[in-house]
Amino acid sequence: MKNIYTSILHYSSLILLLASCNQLSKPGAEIEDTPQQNPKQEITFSGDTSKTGMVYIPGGTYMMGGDNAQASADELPKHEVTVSSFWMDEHEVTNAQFAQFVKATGYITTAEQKPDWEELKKQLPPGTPKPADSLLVPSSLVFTPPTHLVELNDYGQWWSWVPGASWKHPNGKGSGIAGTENYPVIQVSWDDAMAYCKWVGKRLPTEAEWEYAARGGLKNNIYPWGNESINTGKPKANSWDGSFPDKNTKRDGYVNLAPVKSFDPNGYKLYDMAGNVWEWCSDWYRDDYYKILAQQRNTNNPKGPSDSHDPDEPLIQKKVIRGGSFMCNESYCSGYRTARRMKSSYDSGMSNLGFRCVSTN
Ligand SMILES: [Ca+2]
Ligand SMILES: [Ca+2]
Repeated sequence: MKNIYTSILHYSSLILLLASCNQLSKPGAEIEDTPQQNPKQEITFSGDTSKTGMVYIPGGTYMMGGDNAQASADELPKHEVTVSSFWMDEHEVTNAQFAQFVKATGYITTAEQKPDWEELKKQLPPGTPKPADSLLVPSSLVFTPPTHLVELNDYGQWWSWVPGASWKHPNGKGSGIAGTENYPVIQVSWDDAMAYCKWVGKRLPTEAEWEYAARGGLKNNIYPWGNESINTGKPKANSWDGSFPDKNTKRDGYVNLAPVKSFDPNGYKLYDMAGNVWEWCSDWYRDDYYKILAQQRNTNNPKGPSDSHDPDEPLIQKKVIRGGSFMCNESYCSGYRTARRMKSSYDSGMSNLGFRCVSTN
């Protein structure tokens, strides 16, 4: 069952998957926007130093890592970490906020750029044949749930590589973000998140900051709200109710994304630290990082390992993502546990992955 939890999709593996299946891009498929040629983009600070929409997180020491029997090996051992005080966005970055950034800077996201085969092949097994040109077009991963039960270790059953999908066309050509201005922005890569944070004069949280903030001042609790099961009592987060990915009972009110701040905040007044969208952190992902940290008695402001290593896919350079999404439930990934670690290729955009920023200035 291990690969159920580790098989978050990423761009490079999907290219590989599709190349092998040769099942993408129907002849004549059109891209709405002109493919971009990987521009070098210099983003500078907007100059706005206000803390509007942020909350202050007082620093402290906590035990980082898994709190219950669902903890996976990479969440252990639990180890002592100290983080300094910082400010954090109270909610996930929204479409409206990201649109402001793009309007001001002209930024072009990863998903809107033509994939660079020379870069891509570095993350694929040697000798991997170049996919057809019809695959190497601006695209992103779109959640396309089946209507029948499927094997949970076969993510190709509910993800599709959709030409033209991007933050402003989240489901591909013909889709848009009108009316969802207060929903989290999606289909953004780690690079895109970094660029946005730079423009607003902030940065991405470290994994240690993110988990500390998600705990909301509680000690060794499983979720941001405490220890009560997500399936009990009042809905607490936007997760997947029912059988993933074919049936959603809509107990929490949302089959897909929810507007930010639709559920109660945690003890630090942070919203959606569980569910809605996964959130990029600044750290590289290594499965053995906690074991390395635990050799020290206490670690101050850990910033992650110097390189990435996921034993399941060692060639892929992955960043940490946190908090789970609308696609998580108890049988699939329980990503809404505060200690749950996940990882994704830094060049991925997906339907259930966004971010928020922090500041220590
Ligand atoms: Ca839901
Ligand atoms: Ca979230």
